[in-house]
Amino acid sequence: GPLGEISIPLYFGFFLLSSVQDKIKCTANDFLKTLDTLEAFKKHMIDFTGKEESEVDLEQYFQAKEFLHCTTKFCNYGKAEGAKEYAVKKMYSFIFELSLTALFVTPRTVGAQVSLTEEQLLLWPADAESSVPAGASLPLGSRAHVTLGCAEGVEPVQTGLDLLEILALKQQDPKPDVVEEMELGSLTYYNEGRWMLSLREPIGARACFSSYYK
Ligand code: 2AM
Repeated sequence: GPLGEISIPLYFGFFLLSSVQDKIKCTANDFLKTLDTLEAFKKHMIDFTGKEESEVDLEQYFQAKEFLHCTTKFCNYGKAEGAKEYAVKKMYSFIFELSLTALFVTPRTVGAQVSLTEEQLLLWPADAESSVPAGASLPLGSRAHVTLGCAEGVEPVQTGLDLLEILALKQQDPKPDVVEEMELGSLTYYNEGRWMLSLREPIGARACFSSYYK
């Protein structure tokens, strides 16, 4: 009915509890600060600046996000494909423990990879990975992430695409050279400014499954 149509949100997702958000933002900022000082990163700084011998302050480079969350279904108020069919009633406002297993940085976005449990995957749309790069086939839930920041002019939708790209490269070369062992985990470089820090200890992040309207 008409009421059903107008009640479809911009998107559904797992919204990190505010205490958790503060913790993750700190971790991410520490990571960006450290990354900025690494010789290996400086060597590839041009990926971010576009010119030789200039510096980048990664914390300034990315605009931090409010309401950290892991989008499950982008509905665009019912205009996105499959928005109306996305059935969610059962777990609405339930609290879940998300597992953040990696941090990644590209010249466009910074985000955290989320490894969903079987139960959480029930909320994951079947077509979320339909835009994987050619030649790759990634399991359901591969795109799950929390956007931590975007460079100027970059839309948040880019974070998931950047993650899929990195995972596709990882699939082609499962044992790429680790650039640096950091306190939090192993840092790998995937060319063209793509960095991934696989966390030694996943970060547990409690999150409320809900929806967002502007
Ligand atoms: P994000 O999940 O990477 O952060 C509102 O724009 C939210 O919906 C953001 O969180 C954004 O990206 C996500 N989003 C926007 N467009 C999208 C799309 N086409 N597919 C999936 N998620 C999208």
